[in-house]
Amino acid sequence: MADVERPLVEEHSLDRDCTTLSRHVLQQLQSFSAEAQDLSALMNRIALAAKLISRRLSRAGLMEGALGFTGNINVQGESVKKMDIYANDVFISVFKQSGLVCRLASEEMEKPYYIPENCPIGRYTLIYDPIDGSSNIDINLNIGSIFSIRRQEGDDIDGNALDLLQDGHKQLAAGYVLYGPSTMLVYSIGTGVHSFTLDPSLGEFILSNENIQIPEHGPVYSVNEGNFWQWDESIRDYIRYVHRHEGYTARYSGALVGDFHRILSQGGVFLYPGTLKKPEGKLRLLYESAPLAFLMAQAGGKASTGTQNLLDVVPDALHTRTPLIIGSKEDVSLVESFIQERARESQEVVTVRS
Ligand code: AHM
Ligand code: MG
Repeated sequence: MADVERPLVEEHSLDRDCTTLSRHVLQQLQSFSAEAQDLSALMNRIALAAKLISRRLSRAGLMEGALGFTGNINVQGESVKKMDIYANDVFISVFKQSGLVCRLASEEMEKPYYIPENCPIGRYTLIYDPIDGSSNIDINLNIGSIFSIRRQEGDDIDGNALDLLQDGHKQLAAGYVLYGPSTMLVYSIGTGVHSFTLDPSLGEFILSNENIQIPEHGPVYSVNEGNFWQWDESIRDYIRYVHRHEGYTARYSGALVGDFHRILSQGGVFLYPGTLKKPEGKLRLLYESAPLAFLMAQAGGKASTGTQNLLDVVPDALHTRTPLIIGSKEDVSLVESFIQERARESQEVVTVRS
């Protein structure tokens, strides 16, 4: 068949009604209030940071000094990669010029970073994990950024940001960027969960899926089974259950954003339970678990510590960790039921002994 008769794929894509991220945020807000305009501007800044990080990642293997470790250890006791620092600084420099936030708090900084020139007007705080899944950076596998926006309460005169130590319901917006074969941005401002794909030629995030809803149940369980003997017996009970029943399949990439994205799209459950070495697990509440729990609730799913709704947890410090069980309602409830069962058994043993 002659080429002229076959329509080009590009021509089809131009026929689509392309909704950009900034237009979408404004449509969701349906208001021109000061807060609506702020949220729209905040999302645009996050998108800009995502594009800068995505651009660097796409070339990192070709550049001198972009990959590898810095030689430093962060506040979490983890070795810092050069991309962690680059991405952390990108968010700072993008928000420095915004006038929107007075402080930023991230996985890579022990204390919040203050922007004094913004503080008289900046009413929000950006909390973020600049590169999530750092162990994947140097091997060119998927990684992500996670973000959460909270309203600043009070003046934070002493610089301790104590107003950030509140539950996850206080989040105004949350989301993540997935740097995979394409770069995606998924966000919620409390009106559903929406995903966008970066069109590198346009430099725009274009709407891919609106009002994403997670299935009530899914086949995937996503957990680092290398920790099997480090877990509580109740988690081992759950894993034995999925091993013995048909219809389950394991997927684990070592990067929470990617694993979460799969679960959000296809259903199932992601777990990072406590271990003997880390009884609260590995994941940090304010910039990893709580933003994803916010999205999951908006998508009709569930997030739990095993014994408590994740969104109800109040951290006692900026870098507090919590166990995380997140995904389809039925699958999260099933994990919780194993935890409750073991708790009941040990309660009975205590009662019999006393
Ligand atoms: P990071 O933010 O320092 O990369 O750590 C968080 C990551 C998550 O993305 C991932 O789910 C988890 O750590 C993997 O940990 P492990 O290697 O213990 O399974
Ligand atoms: Mg992380």
